[in-house]
Amino acid sequence: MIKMGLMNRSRREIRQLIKNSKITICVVGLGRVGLPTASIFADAGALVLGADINEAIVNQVNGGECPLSDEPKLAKLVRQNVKKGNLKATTNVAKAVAHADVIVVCVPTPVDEHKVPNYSAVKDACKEIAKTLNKGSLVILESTVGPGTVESMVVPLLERQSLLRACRDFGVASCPERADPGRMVENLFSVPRIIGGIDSRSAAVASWLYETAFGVDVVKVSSPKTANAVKLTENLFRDVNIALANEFALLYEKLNIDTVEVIEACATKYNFTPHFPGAGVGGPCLPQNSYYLIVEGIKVGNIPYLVRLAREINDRMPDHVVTLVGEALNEIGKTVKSSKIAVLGVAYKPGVHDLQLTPTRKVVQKLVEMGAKISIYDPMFRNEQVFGTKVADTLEDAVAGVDCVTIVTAHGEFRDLDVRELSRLCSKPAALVDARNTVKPQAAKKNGFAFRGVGRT
Ligand code: SAJ
Repeated sequence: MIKMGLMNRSRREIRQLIKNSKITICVVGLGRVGLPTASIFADAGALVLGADINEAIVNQVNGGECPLSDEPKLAKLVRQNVKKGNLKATTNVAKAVAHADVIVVCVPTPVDEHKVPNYSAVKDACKEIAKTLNKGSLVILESTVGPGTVESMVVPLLERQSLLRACRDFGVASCPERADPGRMVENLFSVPRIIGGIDSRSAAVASWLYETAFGVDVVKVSSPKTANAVKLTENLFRDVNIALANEFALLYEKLNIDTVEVIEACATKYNFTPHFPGAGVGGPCLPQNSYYLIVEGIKVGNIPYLVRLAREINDRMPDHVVTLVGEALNEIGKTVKSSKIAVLGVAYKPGVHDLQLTPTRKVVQKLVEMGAKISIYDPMFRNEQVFGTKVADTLEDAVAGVDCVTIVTAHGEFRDLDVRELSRLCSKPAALVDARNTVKPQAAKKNGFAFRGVGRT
């Protein structure tokens, strides 16, 4: 804990305080964002107290272990900094905050079944933080929230219980996380950070912390509201463009035009950002972020219709995959009901051990409801129980004797698939449905498959 607080320190002093382990940072939430953030602050020299409600995670971290198996370089960062004594974990947020100069909040902000953002984890964190918040400290929110939530919810919660005044007694800033699951450490050291403070002091101190510890550029914007608008704008831009690619795919299939061929040709133009059709949009970010903005829009009577429609289009894609499976099986005189179907890929995207809102859940659910017998293979989930099925140990085990193979996640292993060998392993004849532009349609057909692909001919 820095005497006289952090907020009146200069850039140079803050750099020194971090390097000389004279600054204590509490990171609330040790998940995919919080644990890499805590580990990197510790690696830069800060004394970091991670706080998480999950005791198993706390114990793993205190034992120098990394709960995430799919984040390169993270395990080493955790192990080294726990050993060095710079990184500790606890389940007691208030206790951790009592010694902290900086509190970084990295808790999840999911939407509920009615697509209403659930900020309860942020609220609970703020209430705990306020119990022991010190004068002269800085609270940074990395969790994704709707624009204005920091100003209208977080600041009042911090002031109410602490009896301190924001700006006068403590600083608040938003620094929305912008890293790619599966590449968190790499991105945290390279992607510029967006920072908006409730006052210039909060923004300045937050910027110096991230510049020093992560070595990244910082883009300071005018407020936390603006910083959260930036985060949502970049993610919703992506979700809408994926929906547009999916909409092209649904039309071009009917027009017998190959959507991937079209998009790859478009990508030769300097101002075209390629997005590709697929089985749908999963993950903790894109499927939920739109609703933070829609809810704010409803409050002011301006609903972002395109954003909402994009969500509907993307959420319909798993149903389209099931339709393609039915068509491909019908082509060889079979039906979903009586078929054995191998589903390749359950992770929401390649290379991650993560099922959050994965489109595969709906694909499997619907195929089972239609009477199919399902086998599953995913290299990130070998031998694990997923969607009520034990994931096969090998791809070969999953596809042996099946009537249809459905690729739903574009793991690297599926990109190099030997369709000739695959055809030999399946029943004769068999269907192949590629929902992620993973195999070449001509190669599949040449090897005897009844082939369908999202947006493919
Ligand atoms: N997807 C498509 N078509 C595409 C691209 C993605 O269907 O052309 C699907 C993926 O299969 C996946 C979903 O969309 O199911 C999301 O894909 P993603 O690559 O956006 O992966 P995320 O959800 O891990 O995105 C995160 C986001 N980062 C943050 O929110 C901080 C996103 O903004 C980033 O663009 C992405 O990482 C990244 O690539 O960095």
